[in-house]
Amino acid sequence: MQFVKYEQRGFVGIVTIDRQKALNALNSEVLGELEQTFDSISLEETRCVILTGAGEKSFVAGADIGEMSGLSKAEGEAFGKKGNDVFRKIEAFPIPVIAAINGFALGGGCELAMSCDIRIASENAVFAQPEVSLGITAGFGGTQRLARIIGLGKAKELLYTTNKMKADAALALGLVNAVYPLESLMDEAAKLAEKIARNAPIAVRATKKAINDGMQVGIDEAIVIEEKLFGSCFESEDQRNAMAAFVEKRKPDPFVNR
Ligand code: DAK
Repeated sequence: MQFVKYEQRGFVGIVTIDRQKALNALNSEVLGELEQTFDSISLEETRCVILTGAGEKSFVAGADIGEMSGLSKAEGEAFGKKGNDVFRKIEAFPIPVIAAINGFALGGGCELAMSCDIRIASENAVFAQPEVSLGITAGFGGTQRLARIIGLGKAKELLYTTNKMKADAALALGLVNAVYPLESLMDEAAKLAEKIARNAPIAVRATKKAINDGMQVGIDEAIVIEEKLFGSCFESEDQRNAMAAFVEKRKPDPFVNR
């Protein structure tokens, strides 16, 4: 692949968007490679994914403005669908995805981060949704996910004004979970991913699905979703072993994903 690199480190997969000459902006090729990369991740071998940008300046500086500049209405819609399909794939990916935001997260970059489960950022990260200053709406889920994460009022302010926000402000709003010096961002992301990967994979996957699916429906339906996913964890080797270990007052064996 030209623009998206993949590295497997134990149970953790690291996906890096590497198009540094355009600050990792998302053109059609990047979106296509991102989709292929996620499609090829083995769920047998991988329990958590980290998504980051190459270099020290930018996570993703948005959708590619050059590519978008001449699009027709139909092409614009098709481009939006391509991005939305990939972002939705990441959001619904069976295992957790951590965005390690190492600089600019603008427009489609902020939207990409929002499709991940957990966001952590470097101190130099900058967030914004600049789309209305370019004559378009946010098109990769920004009008939908930002309000769900930080609340309606602040999301509307950011989307209408295009104001830039530094990492500490993003932290205060809950857009990111933690902020670290740039040089330690990937180590912190790896620590978080490894901690998740040490837990029972079937249970982690069921938890992600329960939260994601439950957030889309009313509480009565959501509780039923949880019940079914809770039930689905029983009779697994990992559930049997972990509970037996507790009852027998011993340390559980490492989880085997069965
Ligand atoms: N697209 C294409 N190229 C970009 C880019 C982008 N988003 N961002 C940066 N680059 C390129 C620059 O053109 C420059 O290329 P060269 O001139 O060297 O060839 C190179 O990256 C380095 O950028 P700068 O020289 O500008 O670097 P600075 O440090 O001076 O400034 C900056 C960094 C991030 C502040 C600045 O580059 C900037 O403002 N970039 C644009 C950020 C932006 O507005 N991003 C949001 C894009 S809009 C939709 C689908 C999708 C979307 C919307 C609708 N539907 C179809 C409905 C999504 C929209 C967006 O994401």
